Amino acid sequence: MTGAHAARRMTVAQAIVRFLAQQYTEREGAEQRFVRGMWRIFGHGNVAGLGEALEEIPDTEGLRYYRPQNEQAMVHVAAAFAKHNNRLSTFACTASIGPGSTNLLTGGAGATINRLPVLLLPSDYFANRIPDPVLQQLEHSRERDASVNDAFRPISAYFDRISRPEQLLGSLPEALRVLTDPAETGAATICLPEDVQAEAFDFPTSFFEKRVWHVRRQPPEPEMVRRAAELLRSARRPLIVAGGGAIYSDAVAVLRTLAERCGVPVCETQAGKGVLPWNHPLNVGAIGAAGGLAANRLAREADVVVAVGTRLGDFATASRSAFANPGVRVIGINLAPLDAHKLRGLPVIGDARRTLDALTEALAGWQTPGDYRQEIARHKDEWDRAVDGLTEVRHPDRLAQSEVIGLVNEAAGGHGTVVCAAGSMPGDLLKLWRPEDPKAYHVEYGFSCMGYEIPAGIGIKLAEPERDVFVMIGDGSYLMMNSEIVTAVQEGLPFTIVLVDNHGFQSIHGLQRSVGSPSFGNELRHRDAATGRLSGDYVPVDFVKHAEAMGANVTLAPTADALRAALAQPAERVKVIVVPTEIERRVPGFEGWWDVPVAEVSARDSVQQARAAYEEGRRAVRIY
Ligand SMILES: Cc1ncc(C[n+]2csc(CCOP(=O)(O)OP(=O)(O)O)c2C)c(N)n1
Ligand SMILES: [Mg+2]
Repeated sequence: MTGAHAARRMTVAQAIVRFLAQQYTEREGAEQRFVRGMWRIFGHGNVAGLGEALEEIPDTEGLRYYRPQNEQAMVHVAAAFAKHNNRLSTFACTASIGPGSTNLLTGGAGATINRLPVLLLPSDYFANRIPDPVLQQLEHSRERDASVNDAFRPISAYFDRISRPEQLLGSLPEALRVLTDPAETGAATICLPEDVQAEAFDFPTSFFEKRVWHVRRQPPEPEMVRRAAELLRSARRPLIVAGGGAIYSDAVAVLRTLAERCGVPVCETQAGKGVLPWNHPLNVGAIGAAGGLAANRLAREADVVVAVGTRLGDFATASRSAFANPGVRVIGINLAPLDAHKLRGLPVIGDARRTLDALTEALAGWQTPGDYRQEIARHKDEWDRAVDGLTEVRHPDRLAQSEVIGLVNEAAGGHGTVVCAAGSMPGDLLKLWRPEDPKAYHVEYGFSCMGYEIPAGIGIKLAEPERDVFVMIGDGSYLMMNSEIVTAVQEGLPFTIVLVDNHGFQSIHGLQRSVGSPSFGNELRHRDAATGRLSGDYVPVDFVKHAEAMGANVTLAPTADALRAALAQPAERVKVIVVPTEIERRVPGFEGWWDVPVAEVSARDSVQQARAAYEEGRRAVRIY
């Protein structure tokens, strides 16, 4: 860059840091910095590149940095932060070449699947190829330019590899465009060869001027709104299914208005839970495989289903068995055409808030029949009482998981945020937790990634420090990824982690037996010398000592009283409460179904029976 353009000579890494620091998003006039900082673990791949840049550029002109313990975790932090901020801001994550970078993959896939923006900057092999193979470089005998980072292609919403400094001029703005586009967002990956990071270039100074990315609110086509309204006006038993998009687009108030004016019940997916307060008369709770009675019964007979901002994953649709009315029609309100067309929906492509606004107007004067509204109230009342029954403490000295959830919810109230991702708790929380605002429920269930929980607690605390955060984690997830407790201590982030210890992967253990198999390899048991199987005694793990060693404030709470007392203690730093639970007092299913194929041939009676039940269940699956 010469001639009339003012330029500044800096390295690729320095340019990235200075560029990212100037990116903002704007919606309804409210502006915020988009990239709030950079999470990084250094190695030879990035310490002299991005590491040097982050150190040299003061926070005021660059990015605050964070130092986690595991690269996967840092992506979870960024995704949870973005989710809590309705995708209007996020973090960047840099990792060294090789294993540091591949550790980002799992978190990145989770972000893309959940439609959450995260910027990934994995390091890569030398662009000049001279020292090949550099430490940690993959070599193929015939594909000279193959890299482990190619594994980012399918999991990324945007992918690039920078082999010359000037490529940044096009690549970074494109990455930002994708990240800030609500229909396209996910993980944006820019691979940075180790040598290129340190290379200098005369970057035009205009590249580093403040940029504000307007987050679009695409209006729907009026014709499609008209058709949707016409369909709804013909409905007698309509049902709204609210997903995460309804919350991200801030459509909560208009959704409520539409529901109230027209008398349409609203049910929730994992990402949509909290869109209406649990006790709103038209909130009929969660739908689907892990849903509750009210929503599942209303879904079965619904004639028009309005899917708002949802991916319609198998859990939400009960593996496509939820809507059993032969004439059911689906209206898909979504910015992403992929989602709007699902279940052969009438696609109303547009921002959820704008679309619901337009739809409310088009439905003026229309209401569901009075007997339907009475039925909704009856179902809701019955379901609320069922939840009361499940969370009420009946065995104070040997708590069931549902009772633990009830007690934690009591302490958290309607506005403390509960966090979870995998195991048996997401399904139980979906049914039992009672949020009173849309940010009080944060369960990652698009990827259901064990290990998301504790990093997510960090992300939410960074997004909203005043918010009380309750991370609920199983012993299995905890053993898989617990080390970010150290990061929470380092950053002085106080939140509560409730570790439910049931000796292993009990969700899968339950599923295993439901498909007819005997108990096999899910519980945490010693190897039995006689059988050679992992069927001996439980392997004892002292979670109290373990979490204490990382600097957490830890309590063992084997009873209801102990749990109440531990929850009541103010959290000055990260606090872990270890709760052993009664395994077999499980929360039952409520007329949901989940497609998990059972062996078609087996010598076992129990498998054959499970197969017969499976085939019966499959009969309810609808082909749209
Ligand atoms: C990273 C990852 N690996 C495997 C799974 C499959 N999986 C789902 S739940 C689960 C067990 C979780 O155990 P725990 O956290 O103790 O919860 P519990 O099932 O006992 O409620 C496993 C292995 C997953 N969701 N994520
Ligand atoms: Mg467990």
